[in-house]
Amino acid sequence: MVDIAAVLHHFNINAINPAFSTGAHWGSSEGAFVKEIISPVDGKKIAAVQMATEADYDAVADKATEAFKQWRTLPAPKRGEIVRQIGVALRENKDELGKLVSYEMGKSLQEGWGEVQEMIDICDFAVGLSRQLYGSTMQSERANHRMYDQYHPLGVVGIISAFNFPVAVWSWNSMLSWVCGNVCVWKPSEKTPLTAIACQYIVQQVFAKNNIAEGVSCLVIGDRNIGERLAADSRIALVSATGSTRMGKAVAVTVAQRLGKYLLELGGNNAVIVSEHANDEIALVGAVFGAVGTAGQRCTSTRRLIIHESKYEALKQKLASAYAQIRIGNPLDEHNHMGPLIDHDSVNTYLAAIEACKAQGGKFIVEGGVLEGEAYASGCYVKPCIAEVENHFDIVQHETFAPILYLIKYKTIDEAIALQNGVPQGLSSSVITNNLREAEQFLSFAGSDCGIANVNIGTSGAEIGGAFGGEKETGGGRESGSDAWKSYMRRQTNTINYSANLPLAQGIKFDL
Ligand code: UN1
Repeated sequence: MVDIAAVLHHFNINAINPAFSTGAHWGSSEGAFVKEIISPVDGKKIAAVQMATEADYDAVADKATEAFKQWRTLPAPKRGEIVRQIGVALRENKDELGKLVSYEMGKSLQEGWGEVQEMIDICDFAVGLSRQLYGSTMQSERANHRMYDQYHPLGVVGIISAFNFPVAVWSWNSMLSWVCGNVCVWKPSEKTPLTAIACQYIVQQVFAKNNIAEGVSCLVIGDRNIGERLAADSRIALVSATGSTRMGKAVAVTVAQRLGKYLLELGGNNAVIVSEHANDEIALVGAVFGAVGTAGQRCTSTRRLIIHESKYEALKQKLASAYAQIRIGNPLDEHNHMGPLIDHDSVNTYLAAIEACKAQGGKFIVEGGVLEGEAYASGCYVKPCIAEVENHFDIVQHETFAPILYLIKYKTIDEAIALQNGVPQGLSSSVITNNLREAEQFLSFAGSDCGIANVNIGTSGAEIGGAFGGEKETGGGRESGSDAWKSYMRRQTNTINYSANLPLAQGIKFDL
């Protein structure tokens, strides 16, 4: 199987790794706390990282602030050329980086490589974007005046990323930031700092080859204190944070206190509506991949299946037999569909959710539980499970980051849409139907209230070309494709008078 020592060596990851990097320069404070990183795959120690102190963070943020003044002078297409080279470097490192993602985070190797592919795709997208940061021209009401708007870089972008997509979500933020003329300070999840070190290593080589100043790409490995420091720091023009709703609310309050900008991508509680007009095969495969993929640890994972009563029993049976075929085990073994949860805390949350579901009246048709035995020695492997529930159960209203799928029965499409919308979160949603009227109703203003609404596709696996994010407790931010880049720039309206006098707007007379 995969030679992890070779992968670590490939990215220059040592037994103990420094707490921060501003590019070619890596460092840590004397006596820094050392954190061991344990793989959920086999429970073994992969390596250790030193944790940044607040002083480390401050030095990094200063460096980034300084670097911004230079980086923004490089024309956007030239910045795009650097990002193009990062895309080439990622292609060259795809195999190793995908393996490291899989080993450090626990997702299947296919999904680890898929995550690196998302990084490559966003690089390509950002390269094109670097020649297209378009503003508009407007018609002035005054003679011999020209009016237009343009987009300027913001400054330092702070990126707080989660363990579940340890590298792709950073790349959405950083590649767009860089072509937009911003510099980045990245605080990765403390559960997955090694993949972050690998990314910084790749980027830093490209930057060094192009003589890019220290501070354009910064990495700070730290705990939530560092995240809080970053959110409170007025040097950080935009805080882009991915994670739990609880974390997002704390970030929003802190950033709002200084009237800074934030972009939040928080929890989902995503549902697939399986209509009476559904293609059964699409419904089954879409639901199973959505619920079980990444062991239910995607923001976009399918949590709820809202099934028309006419299809309910048959689909329930098919789901139960599909679940019996799911191969759970070492994610680096390409034959397995599903790897472990990230850590023991996550396993405990999963177990508590199953108990809560039962206590609230849920009936499990596929039972959960923790897997035991040599192959599951890390203690993080769990069984994906399915429960019949009511949408209003407290546990169903919450996102549990684990492979627990809830089944809910409906009679009319209006009722199904109301159930789908009847949760505090609003990230991803889908309807499986061949009925045009149902599909269009679902996509209309009176349909899904989510940021992502799909037809005949599951809830997860969005392409980078669309704007990614959601409404309500999901935080309202949009990352990745479409015009999400506008969140990373400041808009300026410019009016130029090329006449010899000064006509005032609104026809106001002011003669001296
Ligand atoms: C996330 O879980 O935070 O749409 C990101 C998807 C992936 C990204 C998920 N492209 O499932």
